[in-house]
Parts: sequence; structure tokens; C-alpha cells
Amino acid sequence: MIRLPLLYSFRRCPYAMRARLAICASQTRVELREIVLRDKPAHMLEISPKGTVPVLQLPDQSVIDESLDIMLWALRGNDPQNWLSPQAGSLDDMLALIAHMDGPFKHHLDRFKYASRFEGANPDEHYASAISALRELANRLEKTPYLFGRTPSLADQALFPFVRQFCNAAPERFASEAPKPVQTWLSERVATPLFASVFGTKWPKWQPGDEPTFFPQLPCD
Ligand SMILES: N[C@@H](CCC(=O)N[C@@H](CS)C(=O)NCC(=O)O)C(=O)O
Repeated sequence: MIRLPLLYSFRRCPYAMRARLAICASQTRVELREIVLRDKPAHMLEISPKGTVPVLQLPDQSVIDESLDIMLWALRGNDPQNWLSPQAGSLDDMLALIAHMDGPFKHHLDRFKYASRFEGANPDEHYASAISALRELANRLEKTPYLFGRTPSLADQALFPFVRQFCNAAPERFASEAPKPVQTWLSERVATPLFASVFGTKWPKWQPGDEPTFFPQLPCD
């Protein structure tokens, strides 16, 4: 029997979402184990003690437990839509933008969305700072339909799950305050069949002994 990579995932987590997007786009198949964050499986913690999803264990037992590394692993294996070779700019340019958004933007997003968990956080200030970070995306999206040119790339796919999370934290405010090109870009990303493939199914929580669940269930568009 051919062993598939094993992915510990959580459907709503934007980091896990970006990993599933790249797994789909690279036509990779994995065994998916859906977890809940408050009750992490012992095997997941054994192979990745830091306790975050996504975690990918390869058939040779090696482990990749950073979402961006999982994207790069999948796409370096097969990249039929050229996510790693954008039509404008380079992979390094995309990684720099992703790092900026994973850093400051996510920092402000969390302090807006979960203000009560951060002592002294002023949600309005963090909202404004997150909107400023989105202006950087808007500057690009005013020139081309996607962040690095005329076709979607790694940067679009790695980042929209976080912008979606920010939008969903306060949809009306996002509609009035977020830059319009970012709103259009986000609406288009979440309407794709690819997004439906990674988010449209509600997987039951995995328990040891369960029959394997394969992801994707069908080839992704
Ligand atoms: N840098 C990690 C971050 C992953 C992460 O923080 N995932 C969240 C869920 S969205 C998590 O697992 N948090 C652990 C917890 O809440 O217990 C990555 O890119 O994979």
C-alpha cells in the first residue's frame, strides 16, 4: 500500500487553509486528520510539540509544521498553476510580502479580533493599523488583478485566508473601511472552486482508529 502524507488540520484556521490550498493546487493527496484546538491528538503533539496546525508528516516520517513550508513543499513537487513563478516579481518578493502580512498585519488582526485576550489592546488602533497594511495590497491590486501580476500566485493564496478572517471579524466595517481593490480581490478568491474544495466540507473531528479521510476528496479545480 502506498502511504500518503498525513496532514493535521483545522478547517477554520487560516494557516491550515493556506496549506490545503497548496496541497489541492499541486494535486497532492494526503490523509487528513481534522482536529479541535482544545483537544489536540497525542500523535500530533508527539511529532510537533509546538502544538500548532497545520502539521504534515511525510511517508519518510519527516515533519513540516509551518504552513508556508507546507505550501512550498507541495508546490515544489508540482506547480501546474505556476504559483511559485509569478507573472510579475519573484518568489523572494512574494515571501517578503507574506512575511510582512504574517507579522504586522496578523499582529493587528489578532489584537482587534481578540482584544480582550491582550491586556491594554485598543481595538480601534489595531483596526486602523491592519487597514494600513491592507493598503500595501491595494497598491498592487490597483495595477494588476492579483498581487504579483495577471494570475494568482503563492502570495494571493497564502494571504487571502487572513484577509478573510479580518473581514469576518467585522464585515460591515470591512465593507466601509477596507480598500476597494482588496474587497474585490477577496470576494473573487472566496468564490473560487478551489476555496470550496478546501473549505466546503465539514470534516468530523478525527479520533484514533477512524477510517482514513482523504484530502482532497475529488481533484481540485
Ligand atoms: N506559524 C504557524 C502558525 C500556525 C498557528 O498559529 N495555527 C493556530 C490555529 S489558526 C494554532 O494551531 N494555534 C494553537 C492553539 O490555538 O492552540 C504556521 O504558519 O503554521
